[in-house]
Amino acid sequence: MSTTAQIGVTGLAVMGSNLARNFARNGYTVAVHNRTAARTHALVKDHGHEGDFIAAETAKDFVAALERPRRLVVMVKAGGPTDAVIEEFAPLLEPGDMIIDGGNAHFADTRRREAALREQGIHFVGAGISGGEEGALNGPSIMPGGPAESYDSLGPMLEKISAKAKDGAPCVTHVGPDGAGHFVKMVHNGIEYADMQLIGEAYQLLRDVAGYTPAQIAEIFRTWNTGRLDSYLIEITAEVLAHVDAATGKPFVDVVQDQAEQKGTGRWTVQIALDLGVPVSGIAEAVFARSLSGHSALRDASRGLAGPKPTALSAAEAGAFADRVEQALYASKIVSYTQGFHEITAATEEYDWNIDLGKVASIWRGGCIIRAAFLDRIRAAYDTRPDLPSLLSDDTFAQEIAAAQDDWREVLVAATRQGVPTPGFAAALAYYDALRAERLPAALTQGQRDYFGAHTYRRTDREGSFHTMWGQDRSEVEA
Ligand code: NBP
Repeated sequence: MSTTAQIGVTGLAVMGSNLARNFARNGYTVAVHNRTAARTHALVKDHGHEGDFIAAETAKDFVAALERPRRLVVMVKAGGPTDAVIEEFAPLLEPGDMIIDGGNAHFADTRRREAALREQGIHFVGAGISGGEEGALNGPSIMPGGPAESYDSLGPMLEKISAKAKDGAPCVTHVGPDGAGHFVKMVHNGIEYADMQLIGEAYQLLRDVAGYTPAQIAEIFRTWNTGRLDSYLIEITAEVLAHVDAATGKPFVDVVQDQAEQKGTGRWTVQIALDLGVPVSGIAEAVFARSLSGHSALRDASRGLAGPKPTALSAAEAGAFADRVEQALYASKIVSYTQGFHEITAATEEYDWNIDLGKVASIWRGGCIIRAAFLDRIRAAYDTRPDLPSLLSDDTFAQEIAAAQDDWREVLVAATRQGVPTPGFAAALAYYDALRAERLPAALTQGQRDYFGAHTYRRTDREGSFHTMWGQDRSEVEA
């Protein structure tokens, strides 16, 4: 067995084999291995002509094929399988070698694995990879965490196989220590959920309020994709809406069951945001909307509930309404990115990760599912002011929301009047209004908490904590 492979990939399902081919097409010799050897041989048989592969049937042969320091990419099902693979390979590795987990691991698992492998001198790189199978083959966005020194030798290879943004910059950076890469990938997916929900709401408003057909809405999305909403998700939305089902001749979107599924990264984003105390209401509404869609018995039992009488719009009114929906979609999108970046900020403080938010925006500009022209502007906002408290504090975004807000509110009025559910748009506007409010009813909440539980409150005019003797003479005491 020759020891000439610069990188190895174990786990050769769709993501692993495409990633291995990507490395090979970029001139690297790639050792390939899979628990079931048939996949390894199939890859070499079908794609061996694309580059230099070394097929290994056993873990020992696989490790022996790698030049040192060994770079071993694991692309197996996240969770138990990742631990099983690490258990199998770690004893065969030497200090300085690297295990790169490209699966969708929970960042807490990545922290645990990194700490355990560090004891053995093995560098564990938890790398978020986005872009699906197409991205893995032609250039994904890669979010590696782990020890900074591992990036010295791994970084140039990842830069070569990664997507490139329009300005040519590779969509990969060393995100931060231990679980930072997988955390950022998780938030990427959370934002993806929010983006998709907002697009879904825009579609439903254009259909149910403006009265457009899916084909007409596809054209509207195509137009939007030439402006500030220019993004992969808007582009594919137009494609899906324009597609006609061959079997029935109906719009494809009308023959698909309206029950959305999820694999878990959106839910993690919300669960962890709850732990960190970060309001990610837009992402949460997107996760809940998918859950609600799947409760078919509950939905069936509720179809008879009363709703408003729909009113039809004239063609001119429909056109004007579509323009307003574009404003609402854009403003809500700014809010969901604001919330996602807030979650990353909170985590970087909690775990001392020192994540550069401008770089995160930069590596999401190509290859990944949320790639969008808009990310260039987020990058510019953080590059200009790395300590920006929130994206909404950036002058450009604040001005854009100011310009959009009347239409945003009008769209929500129309949605409410016509009974179209828009939890994403509504949560985004509520977040915006809560942030800019002079006073929030949290003062009343504190009063209630003090009343029933003597939880105390702080005053606006004096330092300290106070309690009112509610059950007695209602005098105030310092707690
Ligand atoms: P899957 O997530 O379907 O995993 C299949 C692979 O895991 C096969 O190679 C399988 O080997 C291997 N495996 C399993 Br299952 N249990 C194993 C074990 N105990 N020991 C060794 N190998 C084991 O593959 P995928 O869809 O290509 O995704 C790979 C990773 O990339 C996942 O973590 C996924 O979340 C992540 N990801 C996927 C996408 C996407 O679009 N699909 C995007 C981004 C990230 P076998 O052939 O012997 O059964």
